[in-house]
Amino acid sequence: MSASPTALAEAAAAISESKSIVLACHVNPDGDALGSLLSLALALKPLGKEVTCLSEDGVPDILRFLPGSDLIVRSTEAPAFDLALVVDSGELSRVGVQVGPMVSRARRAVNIDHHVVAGAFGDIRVLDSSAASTAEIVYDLLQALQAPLTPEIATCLFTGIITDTGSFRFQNVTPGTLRTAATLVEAGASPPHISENVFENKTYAGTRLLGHALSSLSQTADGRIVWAHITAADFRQLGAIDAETEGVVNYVRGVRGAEVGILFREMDNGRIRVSLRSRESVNVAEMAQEFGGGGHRMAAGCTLNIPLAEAELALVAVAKIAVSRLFPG
Ligand SMILES: [Mn+2]
Repeated sequence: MSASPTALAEAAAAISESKSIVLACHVNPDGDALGSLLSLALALKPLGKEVTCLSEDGVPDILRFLPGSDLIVRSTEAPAFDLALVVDSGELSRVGVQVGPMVSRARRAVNIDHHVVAGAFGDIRVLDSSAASTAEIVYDLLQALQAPLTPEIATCLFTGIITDTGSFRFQNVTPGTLRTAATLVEAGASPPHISENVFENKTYAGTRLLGHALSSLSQTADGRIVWAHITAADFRQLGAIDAETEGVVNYVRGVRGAEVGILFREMDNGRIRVSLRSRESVNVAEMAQEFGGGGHRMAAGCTLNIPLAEAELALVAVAKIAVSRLFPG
C-alpha cells in the first residue's frame, strides 16, 4: 500500500485553499517528525502560506542543523487556523497536551503518517504504513503540490528517511525509499553532512549513558530476549538529556541471537518508558499495545507506571510468550 492518490490530491487541495496553516509533530521529536514538518513549512512559505510550526518539546540539539529549525515554536497564541498538518503522529494525542488544543483550533486537519494504529484521525488522512518514513509521504505530497524541491527541503526529507531507516539498514526500506532518497540527493541533500549530524554527534554524557545502559544488559537463557535499563539516577548523574537515549535500544537488539531488544528508561516521575525492537519475526507493536502503547512491527514503545524491576518482569514475560509462539520448544 502507498498513500492513496486521492488522499494526496485532497491534501494538496486543502493546502491550496488555506492561508493560515499550523504544522505539528509528536513530542520528543525525531528526525522524521521534524524533517517532515520543516520540509512542509519550507515548501509552503514561498506559496504565500502563513505557517506556524509547533513542537511541544522544541528541537533537540542534534536536529538544529535542519534548515528552518528556527521556525519551530512550542506554543502559539493564534486563535484559529484554516488548516492543520499533523505529521508522524499515530494519534492526535501524540502532539502533546499543550500543542493538542492549538492544533484543534484549525478548521480542518490533515493526518500525514506511516504508523500502524487504530486511532487514525483527521478530516483528510494521508496514510501509508508501507512507507519507511513520514518524509517519503511528504515527498509525494510536495510532488502533488508541484512545490519546487530546494536543497533545504531535500535535506529535511533525507534526514527523515535516514532517521527512520537507520541509514537504510532496517526492514522497512523499499525500492521506493531508495528512489525518493536518490531524488533528494540529486536535489542537494548531502548524505555525509546529514549522517555526521544525526549519527556521529553524540555528546560525552550521552556516550557514557550508553555505556551504563549496556553494562545493565541481561538476556533470557535462550538469548532471544535481551534487555537493558537506564535508571533515573544514572541519567541525572551523567547530565544526559532525553534525546541521548535515542538509539540505545538498537545496540540491545543488535546482540547476536536477540529476537526482541528492550530498553527500559526510568523517568524522573517514576514512570518507565519502554522501547521495543525486533528482527523480522516478533511483532513488538502488539506487545506494546498490551500496555497501552503502539508503534510498528519492528519498533514500538509504551509507558508503564510501575517500578523499574516490575516493568522488566512484565515486559520480559510478554516477550517470552511472543517468542515461544514463534519458536516452540
Ligand atoms: Mn516516522
